Amino acid sequence: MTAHALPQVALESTVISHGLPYPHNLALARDMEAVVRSHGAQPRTVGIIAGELIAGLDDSQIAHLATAQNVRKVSRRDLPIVVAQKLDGATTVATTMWIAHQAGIEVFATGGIGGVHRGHGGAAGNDISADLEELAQTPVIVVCAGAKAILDLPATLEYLETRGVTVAGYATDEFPAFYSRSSGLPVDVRCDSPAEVAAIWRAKQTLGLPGGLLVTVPIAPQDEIPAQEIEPAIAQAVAEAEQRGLRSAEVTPFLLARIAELTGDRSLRANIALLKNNARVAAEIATALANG
Ligand code: PSU
Ligand code: MN
Repeated sequence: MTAHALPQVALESTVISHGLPYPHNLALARDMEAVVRSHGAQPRTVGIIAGELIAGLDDSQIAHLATAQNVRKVSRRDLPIVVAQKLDGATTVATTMWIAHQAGIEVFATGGIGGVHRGHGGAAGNDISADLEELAQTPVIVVCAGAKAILDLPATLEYLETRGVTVAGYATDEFPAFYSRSSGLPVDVRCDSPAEVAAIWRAKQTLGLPGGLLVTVPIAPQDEIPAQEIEPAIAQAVAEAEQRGLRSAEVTPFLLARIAELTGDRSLRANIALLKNNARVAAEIATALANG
């Protein structure tokens, strides 16, 4: 019997500390773990406590990240700082991938990946999420609902192509736009089952290609917010972030919170629904890999 008797699924913690408000964040973190377990896999929520990188936070550690005020959002560049200074930290997609890989975990469920921000190269500066570079170099399957329409989705897909990241659509031909099922942008391949995802992953390993695989799952029809309904809130939030001169790591949390306010929490409900859905799909993919 190995240490990993069950298929393993990593979960991130920035969505807990910075992505959702309390108490929804704590409930969601526990619910995602429960969904993974109920689909026969072992959840491993990733985070940093007093400078220690942990792949498998316990419930009190998760509660701490959900409630403490001084938790740092940790991207790759921040890892040496939080370790040296023994700080608490929440991991983004980039750092969750890296820590999951060190721990031997191949599958990771999140909500949306970071990407190329709107206005890139213009007034908003050069904001490209470290998540994209991590996907290019760290071998983990990232299950998400696409990227939020707060981002420049065509530019995000172009960047992934440049860096050699395969983008699969899970039962869809289109790249999902987080709150909305469709973006009008094509994925590289459609997969209709966990086994199809597993086959692509194995082919990538056999070829010796570095980096991850992005599996994009559309939000369920009953949970989605149509693009034309969410777009005014996104446009307003993006404009306010620019007016405030927000930069770097503070941009994404501000946009998420502002859109939730502007939509009267409809975006919050959609976000929670898609996160749980992604946890289910990730558990099924991890199971297919373990059975292969
Ligand atoms: N997208 C969401 N919710 C989130 C995030 C992204 O819908 O909570 C978080 C993830 O942890 C992601 C990070 O890795 O934001 C990206 O931040 P940045 O754009 O600063 O790289
Ligand atoms: Mn950024």
